[in-house]
Amino acid sequence: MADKLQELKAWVKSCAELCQPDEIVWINGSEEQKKRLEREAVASEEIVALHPKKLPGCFWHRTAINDVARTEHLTYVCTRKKEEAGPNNNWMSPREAYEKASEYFRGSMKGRTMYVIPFSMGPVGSIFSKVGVELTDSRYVVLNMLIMSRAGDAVLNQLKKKPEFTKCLHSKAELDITKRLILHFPEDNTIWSVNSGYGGNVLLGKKCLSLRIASHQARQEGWMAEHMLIMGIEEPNGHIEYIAAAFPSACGKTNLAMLIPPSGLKRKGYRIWTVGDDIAWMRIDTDGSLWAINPEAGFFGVAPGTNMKSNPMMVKTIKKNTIFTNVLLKPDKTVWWEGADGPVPLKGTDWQGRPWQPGMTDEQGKPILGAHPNSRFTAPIVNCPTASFRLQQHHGVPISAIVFGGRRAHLAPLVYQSFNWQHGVFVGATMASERTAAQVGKVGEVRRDPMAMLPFCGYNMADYFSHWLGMGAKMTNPPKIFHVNWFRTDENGKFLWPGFGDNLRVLEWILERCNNTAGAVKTPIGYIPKVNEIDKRGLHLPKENMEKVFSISRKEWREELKGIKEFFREFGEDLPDELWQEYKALKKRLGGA
Ligand code: OXD
Ligand code: MN
Repeated sequence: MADKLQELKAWVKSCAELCQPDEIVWINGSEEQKKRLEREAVASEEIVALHPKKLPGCFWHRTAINDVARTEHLTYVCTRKKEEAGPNNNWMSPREAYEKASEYFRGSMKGRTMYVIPFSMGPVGSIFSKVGVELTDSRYVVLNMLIMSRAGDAVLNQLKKKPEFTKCLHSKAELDITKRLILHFPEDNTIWSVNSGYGGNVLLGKKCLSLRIASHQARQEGWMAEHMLIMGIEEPNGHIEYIAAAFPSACGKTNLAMLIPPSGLKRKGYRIWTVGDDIAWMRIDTDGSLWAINPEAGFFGVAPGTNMKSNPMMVKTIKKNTIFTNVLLKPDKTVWWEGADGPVPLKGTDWQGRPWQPGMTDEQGKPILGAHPNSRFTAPIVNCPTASFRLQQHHGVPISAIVFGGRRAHLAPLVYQSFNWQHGVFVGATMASERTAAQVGKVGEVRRDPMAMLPFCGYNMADYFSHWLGMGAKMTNPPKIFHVNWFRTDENGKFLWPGFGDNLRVLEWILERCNNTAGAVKTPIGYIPKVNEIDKRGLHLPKENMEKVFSISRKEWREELKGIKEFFREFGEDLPDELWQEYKALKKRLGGA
């Protein structure tokens, strides 16, 4: 019988010839192999074992100082035609990209082991799922992939049934930022990443496969790969409705996915179920509705700011079997970050490996942080007390509502509903956030991030918008589309809405709209709740805050139209006409000059 893994083995061999590792180890997914790798990684000082009782099965890792975040300017989509990649991606021709990166990969694994990680994004064998195989010279990557995906022999068996997989090659090489490249070849179902050790660049199942490559496949195969959390809201009668929500980075997606009902709503007996915090793969089922899975098996979340108030469920999730990257290591072998619970430690080892004490400042007098602002934890979803019991189900969950959100100090009300799918696509396509003081650049500057996919859409975004429009047309029971803004401020810059658990009050209205049990007021931008339709019991918010958080300024919206027009123009002729129609309709509804 022909070897069903022939293609895989031939590819592993050719990559080994290029990278020249000393040995090749296949990851089988066993506990025993994982433990061995952990021991080896501790011995080689790639990771530090944390306190066995306080943080069992947990490790601390530091990346290189210049390798702490995704490097979008070194990330490319390599299609034969440049137009395929669109104005939203950096582009390089496949030939140039392979040639250039081959030089960096050549001999890069000498003296190291090449690990072969067969992994499945989504439950092994589900019709939603995609298989990848990552080759890497980093044990840290292996240990992270074992948390973030389903990896090992079960996936090889699946590959024997269906020999299709994304070829993912990674080498940390010299970790040289001047030779760093994150390359996507959607036409070859291939990803190459070299000279980085940071999660978003090297855990190739995540952003690279599950968003950039998958979005390309989804368009061809008629489904959707989105940068969305998925959560279930259970009523006391046991009925659960699911929503999928897209927010740009730093808008609290992870916190929302595991929200705790506020005390005022507790009497209603809601329970929240977390399906995913970052990525949703969605397909139309035979019932004409959209069904979703989270392709990941873990969370790769931002540590700073995670505490019992912002996200108590995550605090519980990261108590075991978690890898902490670039946080502060305390002398008792536990970890800390800015915005963690409890007192600030008196000393520790900072994310750069230096001795640290509170109050230290740099040459410019700026505080030296113990943890990098983008320090992370990698934790299994099964650790999460609110993890959905449907996570392992091959069929996923039915989506009632799609929610888009941005960080807007002005303009966007707390919540509004689009008039229909096409208008909803316009709302998603014009999503934006205002720059905060925490980011480099001009405060208040509006940054467009359609569907929160700008850095992750693996093809021309104009075609992506067409794909969204086409998906809506194929559904008999499409989800309703909403926009939320938890970040509206008053004239003094103070938040008008408390956020966190209280956001459930908004989700409640959203679900009532989906079930036709709540009224709404029609405004030029969409439907907003009628007065008193947001349950305010236990909220104690000044009346004027509620008015302000729902106010819609025609003047500001007319200004917004200018930004939208400018943004749409970047896509030239490719932009679907439907979006210009929506633009004109909004302009007309807003009236005035
Ligand atoms: C992430 C991101 O890490 O969106 O999830 O940057
Ligand atoms: Mn993300």
